[in-house]
Amino acid sequence: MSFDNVELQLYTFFRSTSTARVRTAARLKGIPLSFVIVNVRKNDQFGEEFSRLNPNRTVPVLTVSPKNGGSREDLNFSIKQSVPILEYFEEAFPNTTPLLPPQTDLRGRAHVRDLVNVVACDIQPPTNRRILLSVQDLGGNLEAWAFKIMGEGLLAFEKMAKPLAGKYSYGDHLTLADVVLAPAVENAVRYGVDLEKLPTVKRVFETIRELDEFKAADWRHQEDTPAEEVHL
Ligand SMILES: N[C@@H](CCC(=O)N[C@@H](CS)C(=O)NCC(=O)O)C(=O)O
Repeated sequence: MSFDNVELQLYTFFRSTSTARVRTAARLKGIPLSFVIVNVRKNDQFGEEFSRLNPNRTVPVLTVSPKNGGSREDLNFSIKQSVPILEYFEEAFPNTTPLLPPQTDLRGRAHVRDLVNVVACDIQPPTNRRILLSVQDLGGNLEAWAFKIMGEGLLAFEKMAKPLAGKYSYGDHLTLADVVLAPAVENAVRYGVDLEKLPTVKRVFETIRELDEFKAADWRHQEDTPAEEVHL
């Protein structure tokens, strides 16, 4: 498939780490997206229309539709989870920069997926906004909870990545592991996680955060980023 056949629309929020993964992969692969802003802080995700699109009421959502108003059903659907969106990009646009190691390196593919899932399954879900607010409602300390889960999760990433890391999380090629890592580190630093204790994560993060594609996709550079927050 090529981009000539489909329109891709991403429901996004500037501060969403899950959405930043998709924005970054799209930049690295040269996949054109248009954006629909869902203001998670204003609870737009719980609105009727968005809840119909994604019953899970989270961003990102990617809608795929045929260009020029065609009606092919296989080109008319939505994906409601960030990792399936990343995998869709790999499968639908095989001629773009790959973000998984090649089929000849099954060990590497499994390893990258392990790293992706440390972030996507073990760090992000228990620190999602609605969970943090529930922790607070139950009398817990939101900041301490986020600090603990992000710190422990990134320590696991560190230990797993270290033996096979190169310039990036896996060797010297950018992969989905880097794509999910960058926004997770940005967030962890906000909650006080000390990168000095995570030397591989720190080194890789300091390299990838300077790449144009990562910068363009980060929370500072989105159309819905409030100007007053950028210096924070
Ligand atoms: N597993 C989902 C997680 C999505 C998710 O939790 N998104 C957050 C923003 S990063 C969200 O929309 N939160 C809204 C809320 O907590 O109500 C994915 O990877 O897409």
